[in-house]
Amino acid sequence: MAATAFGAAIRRVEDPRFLRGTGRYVDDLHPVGLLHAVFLRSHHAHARIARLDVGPARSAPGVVAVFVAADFAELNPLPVETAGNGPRPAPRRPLAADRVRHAGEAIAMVIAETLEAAKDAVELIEFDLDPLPVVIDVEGALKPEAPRLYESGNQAFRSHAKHGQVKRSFDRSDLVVRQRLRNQRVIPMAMEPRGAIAQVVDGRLTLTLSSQSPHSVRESIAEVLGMDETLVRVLVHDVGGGFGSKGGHYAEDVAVAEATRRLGRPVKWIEERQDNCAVTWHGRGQLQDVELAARRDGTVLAVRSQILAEMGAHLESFTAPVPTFTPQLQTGCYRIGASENTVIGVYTNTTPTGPYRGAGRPEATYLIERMMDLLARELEMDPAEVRKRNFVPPNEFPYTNVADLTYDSGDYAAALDRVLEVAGYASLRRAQAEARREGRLIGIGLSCYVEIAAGGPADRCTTRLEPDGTVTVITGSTPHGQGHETTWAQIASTQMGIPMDRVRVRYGDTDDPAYAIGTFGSRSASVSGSAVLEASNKLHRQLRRLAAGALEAAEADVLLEEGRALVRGAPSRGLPLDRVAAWAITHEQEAALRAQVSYDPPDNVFPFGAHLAQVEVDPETGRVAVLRYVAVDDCGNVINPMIVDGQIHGAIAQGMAQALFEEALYDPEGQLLTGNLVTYMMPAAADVPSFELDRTVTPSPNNPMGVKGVGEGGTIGSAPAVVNAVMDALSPLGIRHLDMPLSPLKVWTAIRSAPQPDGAR
Ligand code: MCN
Repeated sequence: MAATAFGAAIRRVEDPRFLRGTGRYVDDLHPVGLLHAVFLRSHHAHARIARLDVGPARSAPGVVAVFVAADFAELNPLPVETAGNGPRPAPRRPLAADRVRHAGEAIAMVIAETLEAAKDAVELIEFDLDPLPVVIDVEGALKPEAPRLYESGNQAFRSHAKHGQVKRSFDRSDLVVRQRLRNQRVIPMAMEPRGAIAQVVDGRLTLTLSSQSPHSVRESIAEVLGMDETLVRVLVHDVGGGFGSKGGHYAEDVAVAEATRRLGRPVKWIEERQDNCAVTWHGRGQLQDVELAARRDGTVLAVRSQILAEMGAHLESFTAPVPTFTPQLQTGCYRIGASENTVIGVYTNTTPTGPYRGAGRPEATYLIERMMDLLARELEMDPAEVRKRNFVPPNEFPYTNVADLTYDSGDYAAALDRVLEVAGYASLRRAQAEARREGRLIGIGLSCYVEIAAGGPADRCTTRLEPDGTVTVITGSTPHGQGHETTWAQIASTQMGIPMDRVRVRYGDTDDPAYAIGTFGSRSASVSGSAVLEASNKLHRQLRRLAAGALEAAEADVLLEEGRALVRGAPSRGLPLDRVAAWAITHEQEAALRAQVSYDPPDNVFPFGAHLAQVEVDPETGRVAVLRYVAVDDCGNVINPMIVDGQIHGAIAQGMAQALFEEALYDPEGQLLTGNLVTYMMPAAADVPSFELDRTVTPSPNNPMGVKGVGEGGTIGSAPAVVNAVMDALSPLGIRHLDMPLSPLKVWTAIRSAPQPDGAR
């Protein structure tokens, strides 16, 4: 029965086309008359453009045009979000004019009849770059003698906030735990790199993108090109992942759009993997100096942090706001009465950063969860116990934390208890004690998290009964791996009494009667999903009214079940929905076959969870093996448990990868040393263990389905759990903290130079 679709573990309806290779990605499209764009990019991280001669490239075979910065000088600057206090960001256009600030920055764009001709012509561009001194680390960049990226200096912004009695709390504490934590820069590495096709269709500029946010990108492109928004259409088909990195507009999107506007022909640009590593924004990149004030009984009184956040060479659309989310959540799941923080955004000669799965919240969770473990160690208290003593109690929700965020609902102790129970914590600890006696380095790590799954602005959704009796759900959300075609159909099917296979979900066209700011911040279930729910309910009411007319029955007696309109108590009287649609059309009530709603969430939702990792460190090689990984995540009511588990699997793997493997590394000259899939340590399937998942269900009061987002929680919880486990394993050697990634070399080196107080080896 259709009413069971919500909450059922239904297989993703989009998967057959992905598995059979019939998905449609940007590079699969070949409009007639297509031209190809290739960019000349800087090989220096910081340099003046002393000479640029594109003449030979212009006259190369197959070349249609070569654009340089001057060609785009009339465009409006690329819009960016700012944060805190700081100088106004320097206006930026798609191509560098006189100076490049990171390796990979685009200097010129060649447009040719074939990709090969464009690539060959790029080689013919004659140019000289006069290298300038380079700075790649945030601390170095703030020194007075540091090379300056901008006249105003290397500080992009500074923000400071103090909540509660911070000084008093520190003065009155029994102990203060201090630690510097590096949350290293990582590369999002979506399976499908970015790509864009621009073309003029019916007099309008039409952009097909691999993007998470077609509506927002359309607004930005129209702004940069100085066009009326109605003259720009953005299309998104299948997208092979994004993890936040496709959440905004990029210089290449604008350049390709402008080239088409000038040339009147379709232009395609597809990012190659090395450009993807060097140009698409990176994630994380925070240097955190943290202090935690506590009492001997384990009560945490205050947390104070100073964060230097890597901006990279310039601000992309959402670079600056990301680190400002971290302090808002630096008190985590705990009732901590005082919090102070400073965030400084710093420019360096590196790839810009931006939102990456969790965007500021993994950095906050790592900060507080490492500190809770260090506190537990200082107090010689069980890390689970320290956490329990500080949790926000379940009867205090909605709970406004010290930074003024109101957590909608939660039971953090229940999630931790559940993870401890599923893992068999007491016996794990006993086994660890036994193993330690044998000289084995076994560790158990916990992490508890709460995160913000973003809310507004409002989403718009339209539902429509088609003449063939199927229902189309038109959503503003843009799935790129999350399975919205399945979960939105589950919602519509359940609300409307229509089988899942009679519901079709349509997305990714800014001409559609639908809107969403973007699919990020794990916002879609709670915002886009609620819009689907309300638009389904509205259409359901309208269809019952139409069916009542067609069946000459009282509206109150009409039901929709299994895709038919039925009269209560008279099973022989019924109509399939195609007949209801036909009746509406012949009775001039066609408008009632369509319902549109705008859903504006009242507030954010706050998913949470508790994770446990058990690891073993090989003292001979420094290699970390994750023996068990247990995760209890709470995303409120669940629309599709299989999709939720899949999201958590992928997310844990990503957080674990940050803990153990991944890091974007630069040499002192600003050259990315990890700019491909050979050098960047993405984990393979064999590098991650099987995950043991469970959940608690604490519905959110902030939306009609009681759901909370789940797309990022696993990443947020997993990095600190794994690092805490490794540090626990190494604790008998007197090793207190190592920064991520915990590579075999780093761990082995630490073991070799450890004081080994307990003679554990
Ligand atoms: N869901 C559910 N029940 C819930 C909550 C969610 O069944 N209580 C389902 C939703 O209906 C949706 C999926 O789980 O099908 C994820 O929903 P949600 O948590 O709302 O997240 P979004 O759809 O907004 O996706 C964004 C999120 C983010 S921020 C990143 S980053 C991310 C992620 O999702 N990037 C991904 N998951 C990804 N998955 C893949 N495969 N690829 C990416 O790039």
